[in-house]
Amino acid sequence: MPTFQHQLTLLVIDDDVISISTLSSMFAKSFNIEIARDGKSALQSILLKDIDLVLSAINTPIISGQELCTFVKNNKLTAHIPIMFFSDNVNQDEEEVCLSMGAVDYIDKNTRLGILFSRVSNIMAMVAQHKKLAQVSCTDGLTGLANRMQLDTMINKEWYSAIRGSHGLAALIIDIDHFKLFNDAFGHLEGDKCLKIIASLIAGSKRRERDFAARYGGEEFVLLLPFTDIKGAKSVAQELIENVRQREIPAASAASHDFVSISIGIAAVSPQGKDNAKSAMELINKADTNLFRAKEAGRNQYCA
Ligand code: GH3
Ligand code: MG
Ligand code: MG
Ligand code: MG
Repeated sequence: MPTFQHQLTLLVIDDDVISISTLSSMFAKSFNIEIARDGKSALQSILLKDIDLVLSAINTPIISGQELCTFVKNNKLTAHIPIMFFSDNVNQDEEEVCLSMGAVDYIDKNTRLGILFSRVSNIMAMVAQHKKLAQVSCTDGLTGLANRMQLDTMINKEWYSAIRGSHGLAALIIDIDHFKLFNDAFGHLEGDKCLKIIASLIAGSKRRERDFAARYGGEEFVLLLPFTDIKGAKSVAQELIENVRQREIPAASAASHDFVSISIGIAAVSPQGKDNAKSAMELINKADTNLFRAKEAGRNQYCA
């Protein structure tokens, strides 16, 4: 029997109380179980909760299993969720329709429980693998922060959200000062350790749940702060600059500072702003220009 690293959630949908209690007690040993007695409350669970696999009867009240399947498969946010059907009147016409709608499986409701259990477990094993790959593909291997790919998606999303929802969005580009000298003096392994420490300080500077930190490239990071104006961004930047200095990571002797420092470029869009960035890319470019100014002005500081 496969074992799972993540706790996965199975949604069981049936109006038959006995069947639902049999299924949920069997699966509860391996998965989180959500239960719905009709298609409408099932849909609510799917939209609001993190459902990994749906196991549904065909004839569910209010919204039928097949209607539910059509909705789930046509919605960008839910299309990836696998749906398995069980039927108390198995026939190939129904099977063909269910599979062609995108269901992963169609089984006899009266099938032996052990077989049902294995079928569900095997699909869950694939879901777990898929989740793990998805996680790896958007994470930076060295620092554990979001990687560039996830940043690109997120910054566009947050820029649109800020423009549409008329709220602020600040972007900080953070760059380690004289990092080439650091590597030259102490070697790349020490350089990597330094990157990890700074990444953890950046992650620690998030104040809200939606604040987002990513590794932008080599020794550059981006912090996205939705609902934050320039003033708020400056305060986050100042605190981060001080936190990095206070870690007292010795700098290369050729560098102008005794301890490792960072420079930060800030840009923001605001509801009242007259010269708001016209795109996410323009926002990043503005922050990058300000980073260059911070470097020119002597490093270990921010510019906005
Ligand atoms: P500045 O203050 O102007 O930013 O100078 P700098 O030396 O930090 O800038 P530069 O862009 O010249 O050098 C960046 C260095 O970062 C060069 C590169 O070897 C190093 N670097 C990039 N990625 C990694 C990494 O993953 N590990 C280590 N150890 N070093 C890295
Ligand atoms: Mg029924
Ligand atoms: Mg750089
Ligand atoms: Mg640098």
